[in-house]
Amino acid sequence: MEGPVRYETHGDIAVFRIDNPPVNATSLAVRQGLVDAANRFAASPEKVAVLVAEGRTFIAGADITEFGKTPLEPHLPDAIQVIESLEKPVVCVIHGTALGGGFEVALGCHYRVMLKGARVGLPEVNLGLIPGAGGTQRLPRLVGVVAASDIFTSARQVSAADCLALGIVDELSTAEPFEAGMAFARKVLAEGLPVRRVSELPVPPTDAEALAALKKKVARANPGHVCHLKGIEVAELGTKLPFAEGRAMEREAFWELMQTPQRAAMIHAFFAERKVANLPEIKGIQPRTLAHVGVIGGGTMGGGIAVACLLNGLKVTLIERDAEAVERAHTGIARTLADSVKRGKLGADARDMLLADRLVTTDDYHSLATADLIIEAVFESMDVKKDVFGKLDEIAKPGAILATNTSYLDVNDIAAITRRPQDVIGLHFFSPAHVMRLLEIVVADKTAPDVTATGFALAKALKKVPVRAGVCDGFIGNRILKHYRTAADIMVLEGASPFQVDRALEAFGFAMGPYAVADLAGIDIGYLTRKRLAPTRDPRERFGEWGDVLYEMGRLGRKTGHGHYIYDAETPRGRPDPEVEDIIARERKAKGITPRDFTDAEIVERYMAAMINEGARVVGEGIALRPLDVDVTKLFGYGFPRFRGGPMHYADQIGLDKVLATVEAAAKEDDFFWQPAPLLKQLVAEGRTFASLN
Ligand code: T1G
Repeated sequence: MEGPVRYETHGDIAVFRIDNPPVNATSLAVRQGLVDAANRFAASPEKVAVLVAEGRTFIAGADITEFGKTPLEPHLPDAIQVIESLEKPVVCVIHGTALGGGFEVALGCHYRVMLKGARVGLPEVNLGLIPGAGGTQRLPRLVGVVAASDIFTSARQVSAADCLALGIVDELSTAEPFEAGMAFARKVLAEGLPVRRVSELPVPPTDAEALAALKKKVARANPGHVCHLKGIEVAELGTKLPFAEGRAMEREAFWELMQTPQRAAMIHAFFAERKVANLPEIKGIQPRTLAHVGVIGGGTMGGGIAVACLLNGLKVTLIERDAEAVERAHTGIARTLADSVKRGKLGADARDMLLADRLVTTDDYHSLATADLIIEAVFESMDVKKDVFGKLDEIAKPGAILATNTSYLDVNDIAAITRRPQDVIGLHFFSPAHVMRLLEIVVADKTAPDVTATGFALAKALKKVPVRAGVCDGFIGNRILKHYRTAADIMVLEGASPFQVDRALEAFGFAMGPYAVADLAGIDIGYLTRKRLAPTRDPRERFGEWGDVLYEMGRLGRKTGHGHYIYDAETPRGRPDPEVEDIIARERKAKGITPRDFTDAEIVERYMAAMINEGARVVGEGIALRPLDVDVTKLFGYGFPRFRGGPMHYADQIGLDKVLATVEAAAKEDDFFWQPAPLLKQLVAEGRTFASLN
């Protein structure tokens, strides 16, 4: 039997062996292979069959590369139905991560053996979908509607122990997958176990209250999404229908969701997150050794970076300027690790080992002499950073990589003060550094390719999403942020309320609007940025200054309980401060601006046009390699709604000509801020999309 599914016989036992690297996704060939193997088994003398996969995991899901194309038969639910309808038992062996369609294939088998350490899940909602091959119909028959709905709306992975406890699998094994399957098949033969179809099991009773509570929780956790509640609706309805009708209803709902822009956006996000690491410049380049990391500075960023490295197997030497600062840094790291223990992410013993054996905190720079990589995370001042790099240049071993965590300073200038500019790179972490997944890897003019490759290797080791960035003020993320934040400020100056701007953008899908973000990050950051840029500011530039007034009033945002919003016991999450409107009204008057109304739609349209236009400029200048690099930066570092795929994907969906029209219309009032990016104009003229550059 050709193709990715082989049929083997071992006495009375047949084996359907899937081998479709890298993750045994159910491509058309796999689906056809499963049907052929099932039909051959039906017509053969073998009495029981084992379904097992080669490689690191059982089927990890439907083949996402086929999404958006015309679906070809046999469809996965039909292939699963062929297996379940067999008159002889089929034993499925689950190893690695059986996700989505993979888990659904397992549920269509008559028995399930699971390797310890393996996990199952139904993550389709992460792609804007619902399980579409029987998952919403079979899983409730094993664990009930509420537990099943919680599994597929959370997209979480379920451990082998929990699967056994929930009755999802029949047995756990520590053997190799093939052996585990053969052992269970021999048990089926010895005990004469019958065909046992999940679809024929009665549905356990539903706790209506628990289901209602789950629906409420899911709706709140996924604003703007359609698929989560749709999945629960289909699962609940399915319990009241014959299985075949429930399966048909699930399929119809699945195809409806397959047509949504949300699905296209989330598939784009899925692949973009993986493609950002595919860089021609580091293909085949061996990264340098990465075992011992030095961190300079034990503040919020330095401490977070140290924790991220410790949690991922790296040795850390953290430097602070004196004994007191060293102690403070060590305490901060210990506290963060204690949080991980409290949240069950880290064992107490592991935490103790990290602090005892993997972490050194000291004020002695010479302890960095053996470090493979040293990350500077000191105060955002070029003089301070140059002083640090001067010392590092003296102390670091040959071949050690010297990285700066600066969020906007010129990495070329920093590299130039060392005798090893080829070993200098920017590693821009996002706070909190042990949580935020984005890592901007800033490649300076002289950075060696294997240093860049080591930056990407570090990202993989830290489970971060790396994006290559060129050197400019703010690299990719902060440069684009400054632009759309200015667009928001200009709309506020022209008459919109900052609170309306936040509401409109939160309704669009952002976790927080720009002014809530400013309060969270600290109004002082905006104040210091404006002061830093003041000497070089173009006189034509328009910008809001009410942030300076708030700063001078000591209203720095959340950290002082007062910024644009008031944070107190009454409203810990903040309520608009009407006084801010008065401060802005005074600024408008002083600038001779007559305020006008804005609709929420116009706010979103302009905000997004500014973001997309600057994203196009950043790609056009080569600061970002592709539009998808801008998407990934905004998705993983700036709370851009995943169901919209990122600003550049969103631009393709609404049409680049529409974006350009918004920019050009706004330019009639302000042709300094609103200058169409050359790349945007070029793509519109050529009738192309940003996707054509990915
Ligand atoms: N289809 C096609 N390719 C896939 C794939 C998939 N489902 N999953 C991974 N890949 C590719 C990936 O692009 C990368 O390719 C390589 O495999 C390694 O992936 C009917 C409709 C399984 C946990 O959502 O979560 O089933 O870059 O780097 O970190 O109801 O991949 O090497 O060329 O992520 O070890 C549901 C998605 C689909 C699982 C492994 N399943 N995948 O993580 O490796 S919808 C999923 C993952 C569905 C049914 C519905 C992870 C992983 P390349 P990787 P990893």
